[in-house]
Amino acid sequence: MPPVTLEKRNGIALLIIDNPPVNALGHAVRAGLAESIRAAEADGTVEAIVIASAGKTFIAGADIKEFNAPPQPPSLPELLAAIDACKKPFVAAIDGAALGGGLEVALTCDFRLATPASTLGLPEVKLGLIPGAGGTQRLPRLIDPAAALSMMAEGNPKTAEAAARLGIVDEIIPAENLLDVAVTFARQRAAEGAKRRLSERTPASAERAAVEEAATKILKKRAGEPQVEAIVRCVRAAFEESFKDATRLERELFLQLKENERSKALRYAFFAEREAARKPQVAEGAAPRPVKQVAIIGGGTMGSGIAIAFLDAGIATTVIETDEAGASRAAERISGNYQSAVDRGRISAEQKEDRLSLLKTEVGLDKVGQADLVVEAAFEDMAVKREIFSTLDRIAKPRAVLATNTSYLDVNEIAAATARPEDVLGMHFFSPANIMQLVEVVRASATSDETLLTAIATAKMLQKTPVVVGVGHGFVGNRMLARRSEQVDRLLLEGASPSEIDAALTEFGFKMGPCAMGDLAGLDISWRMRKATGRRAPAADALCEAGRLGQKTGRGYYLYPDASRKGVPDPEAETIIQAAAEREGIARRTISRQEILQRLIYPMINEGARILEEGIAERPADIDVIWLHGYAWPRWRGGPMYYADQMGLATIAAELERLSTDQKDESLAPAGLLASLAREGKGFHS
Ligand code: 3H9
Repeated sequence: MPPVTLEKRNGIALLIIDNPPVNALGHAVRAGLAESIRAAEADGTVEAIVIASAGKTFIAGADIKEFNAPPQPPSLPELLAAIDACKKPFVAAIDGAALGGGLEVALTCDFRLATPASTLGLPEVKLGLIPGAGGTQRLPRLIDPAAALSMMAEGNPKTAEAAARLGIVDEIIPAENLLDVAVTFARQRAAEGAKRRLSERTPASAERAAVEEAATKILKKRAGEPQVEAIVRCVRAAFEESFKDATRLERELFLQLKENERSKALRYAFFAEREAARKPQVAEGAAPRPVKQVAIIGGGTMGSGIAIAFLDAGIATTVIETDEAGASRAAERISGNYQSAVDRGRISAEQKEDRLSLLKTEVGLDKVGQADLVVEAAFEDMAVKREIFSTLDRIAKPRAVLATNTSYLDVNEIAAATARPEDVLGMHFFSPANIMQLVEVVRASATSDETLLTAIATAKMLQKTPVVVGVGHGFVGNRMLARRSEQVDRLLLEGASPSEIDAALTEFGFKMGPCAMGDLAGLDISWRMRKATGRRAPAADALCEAGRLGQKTGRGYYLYPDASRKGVPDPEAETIIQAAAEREGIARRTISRQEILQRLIYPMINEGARILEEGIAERPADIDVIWLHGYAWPRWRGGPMYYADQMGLATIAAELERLSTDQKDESLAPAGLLASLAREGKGFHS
């Protein structure tokens, strides 16, 4: 089947794009469209041309995979120039997503019809790009230019209804009638001689001031994002230059940005997310079980957050506590959370009530009742968890999925407390669970395919990003994070200040550094864990022993004067750390920002390599997605394993060798996989 077919109906040429899965504008589609347009133009019996698509997407935009190779003609701008030069009117019949180049095709047409479920947008900014086929010029010539600027800078698609309100869509048409209506519509417009080429318009100069006002805000908020600056430049050019000159500028900037490392990393992240979302290896015919009722064991911060995620997805949820007081605290926590969402205007009071009507808070494990899925979010203690699972084994309904939200513990051992380990697995949510996207789905050795698929489908139903991982202390994310935390403590002892450590990571692109984050979460959490597992972090331990537990005690790594949330450097913390360094016999020195950064990140990458070797994560992309969605790794840096490839594994291996010798720590030496890839001159992804 050719990717573009031309059919004639009643004097109208109907061009149908059929390029699964999402009708991306790859080379074959561009060539097919160009050929069909030439044929329709040359055919004297054709009065107008309708562009439509097969499948559930109109056009997802340019084929992003092609961006890494030299473009093959016709380029999208060349194709759209051919539409612009054609004398016959064009109608875009949009059913599904019209994104990026897809919307640019529609904007080049004279008229746009869309079905109610369609979405329209220019999301290029999220890939570190700008609309590169006239979008920056046609949109501000069609709608309020300030609104066009915001739409391109944010990159979020609009619903058909919102797009119609903005003036992007001319009419909304029920899906079942779209093609018939489009053909009739095209005939009428042709008969009227109606054409609306946006390239022939100029944006209303009265709107210029509003554009400047919007531009100032956007540039301030999005400083350092070259694609956002480029969008602003192009919209300004729409007022100052001819369509031809402004589109030339747009093309130049697009081609420059396409080669930018930030855009490459953002494009990698897009595909890594899709790769991680792919169905894991399971037996043929294995399918998820339906999940309609859920029970959460434990209504603390984590359990309540998980409950909110389920309630938001419209799923009946019972939160189970050990006593009445705990149950009412959980109910208050959840309804308080919804109330603050109402106060901030995020949801309506009705939505709050709807969600809360799905919630029950109960006392006693026997209340799991007929739950299809039980998520245990109790205290992080093996004995507690085993006890809960052995009770669940007796009382949960047959074939209910039994998930533990443990962050570190051995899921095999938890599963062994039941006589149905095939139904047990880990669903490791991240705090706050109603907001953080990641769920590590921990496949234990006896977990059945059905159980695994049910957990994955459930996480997707919650609009979360599930990544399948294997059993091992801290799974993937926390296991890597532990290596970073070790270095934080060591760096503090060696002379780096908390602000220097945090600055190394915020300059790298993280929103928050590890010391500020530790203070926010409470330093006692990891202190307790270290004590339980016989580990030490001399600097952090000393701070905790001095009662400095973070923001909640007004002091931690930093001082928080007058209950402020912004920490300031504190000489007292420095003295405590210095004394700890002396006790450890560690000489203090000035440490460069670059050394700090490498020591925070390279040991984590090394641990990632071990995780791959051990099969705890299947692909490097899985690790990257875990860091993007669970630990706020800067998206424009791709993820730790992607970043490693950009740095070069040989460089990282050499640095790890040095660290391992300096710190007399064998575990810092390059992992086998990292060392062998480095020797072969390869990366994790090659
Ligand atoms: C652009 O247009 C530049 C122009 O301005 C200028 C050019 C000169 N290309 O997301 P899904 C694949 S930049 C190639 O799971 P959904 C995707 O990898 C582009 N492949 O489905 C996956 O493959 P696989 C601006 C693409 O239903 C499969 O399709 N456009 C593209 O959840 C299914 O994807 C965008 O940024 C693509 N453009 O969501 C839109 N898009 O099965 C990007 C998807 O092998 N796309 N694939 O894993 C999307 O936002 C979503 O894919 C969409 C469908 C909403 C369309």
